[in-house]
Amino acid sequence: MSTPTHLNPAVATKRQWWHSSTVYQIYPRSFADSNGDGIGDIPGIISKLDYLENLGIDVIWLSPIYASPMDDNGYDISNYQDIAPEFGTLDEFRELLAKAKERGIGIVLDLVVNHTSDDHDWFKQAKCGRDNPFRDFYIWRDPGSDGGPPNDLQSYFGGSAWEFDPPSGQYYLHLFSRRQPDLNWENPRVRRAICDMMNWWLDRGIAGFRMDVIDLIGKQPDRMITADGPHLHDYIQEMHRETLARRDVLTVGETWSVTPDSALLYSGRERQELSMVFQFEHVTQRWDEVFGKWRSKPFDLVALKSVFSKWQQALSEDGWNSLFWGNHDLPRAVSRYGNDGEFRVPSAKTLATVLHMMRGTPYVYQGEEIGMTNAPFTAIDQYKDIETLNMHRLHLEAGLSPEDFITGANMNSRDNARTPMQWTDGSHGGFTTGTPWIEANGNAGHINAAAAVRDETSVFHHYRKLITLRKTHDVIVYGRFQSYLDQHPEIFLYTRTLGGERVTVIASFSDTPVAIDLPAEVQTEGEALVWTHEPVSQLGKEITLRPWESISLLTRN
Ligand code: TEU
Ligand code: CA
Repeated sequence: MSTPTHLNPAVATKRQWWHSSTVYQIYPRSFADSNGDGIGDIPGIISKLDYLENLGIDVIWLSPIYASPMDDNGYDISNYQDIAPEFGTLDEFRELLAKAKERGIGIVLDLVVNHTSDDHDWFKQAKCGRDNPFRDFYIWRDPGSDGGPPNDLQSYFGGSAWEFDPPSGQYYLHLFSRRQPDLNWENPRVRRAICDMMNWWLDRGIAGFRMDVIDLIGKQPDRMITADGPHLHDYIQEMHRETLARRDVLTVGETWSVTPDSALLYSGRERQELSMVFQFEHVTQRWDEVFGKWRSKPFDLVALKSVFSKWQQALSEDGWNSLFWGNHDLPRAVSRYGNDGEFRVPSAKTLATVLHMMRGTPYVYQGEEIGMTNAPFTAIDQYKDIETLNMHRLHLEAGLSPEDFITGANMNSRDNARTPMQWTDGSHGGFTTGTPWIEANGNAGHINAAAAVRDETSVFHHYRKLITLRKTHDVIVYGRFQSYLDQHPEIFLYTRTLGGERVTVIASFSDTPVAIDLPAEVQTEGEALVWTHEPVSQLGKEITLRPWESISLLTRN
């Protein structure tokens, strides 16, 4: 009889429930519409809990559901303690929380506290004048010496980050849209109000928070500092003390600026900050130095592997990784990193395998588990995202051709991830009985959840298997990561080792067969764990992988 894995003496890291959990991200607007108004909603999510339970996920990360004028689809919050009417009511949220809990699923909310909506009461007050008690909740500055903005800080959505407020003669800061004024974290009353709000939700039994652009809250705009301000970690530690301490929740910070060193500040076990952060190096690595994601570089597996290896090594003793290919801001994984045509199914499975077999907590973005693909939009008016529409205007003004812009948007626009979840082969993929707020992808006829659940060989069942394996195999959760064939442009090969157990993962990222010589260390015999084409339990000196084939096997010694 083997030792029960929860007693495995080789596990050095203190166990946390979220180490072996898989998180599923829901973008409510595009998930499931219950009432035919074309907008996904909370009752829609409730109706899909059985599907999620079947998939086996432990946690739902809900993109914002709060009251909002929806300038940025809810990332512009006008009331943190209320639900947007198009999504539902607080009672319906309570019902979702309870019904998810019955299925062993926790709900993580999106904490968007770098900024509010300009419709938030705090901002409406702040705009009343320089001596309003809420003025200092936001960041106001006098005009620069030329009468223009105080400095050249740019908004992530394009244009100046400063907006003039004629009545008071001052500018306010907005690192995102002008309808998303930045909160002033230097003000202790702001920090107090945010902590109170967080406790209000935590007391209702949520499982944690995903923290939107949390690396920006320590900004010092006068010194042109946005990310990683000098008091950033003080603020997060204070937040931890005031809200998270003594609660067993999952927290994940969205940190585009994070490095392996600063990841240890956020997620180190003695730091009292966050469970983990999202790092984006595998994403930005393919962005152009000048035009960013609107002109991307060709796929480079060697570079991609080196990013993953670096992060696996960096957080192997302390800290914790989050693992993801996509989210609501990023293109569809299979379109971006795989082959969404002929090899859609094996490439979606292989991407899942290489990600889920690494050390860290995996995140699945809605639709990824059925291999949904990018939106094939051809005209700018099919796009709805504020970032895409702003950038379209600015880039065309700067001389980019409309065709080139659409090519870039097809590849990288945030709307690729926001087309409706494809449930059936019916109209609009079964997302709504009405007209969806954004067009559904035309391929729901063959890419949909109903078909995937029926077919044991589908991408869905592959994800299901990976999610289960993480719960039953400590080596997948805690094993040491070692990569091989680092310079191979088409093969991703690594092992995970814990005590006497080792998992070997071999994956092809090629559209044609690839023959390789295996390093002596991985020539072994074992139990096939998960595979794209057929189980392999023996590895000799040579192996030929079919297009996008991957295998993984478990060896015990
Ligand atoms: O995203 C942060 C962010 O920096 C993104 O705007 C990013 O630059 C872009 O999407 C890259 O494609 C977070 C949220 O995830 C995003 O949806 C919000 O729009 C943004 O913050 C503002 O809250
Ligand atoms: Ca609806």
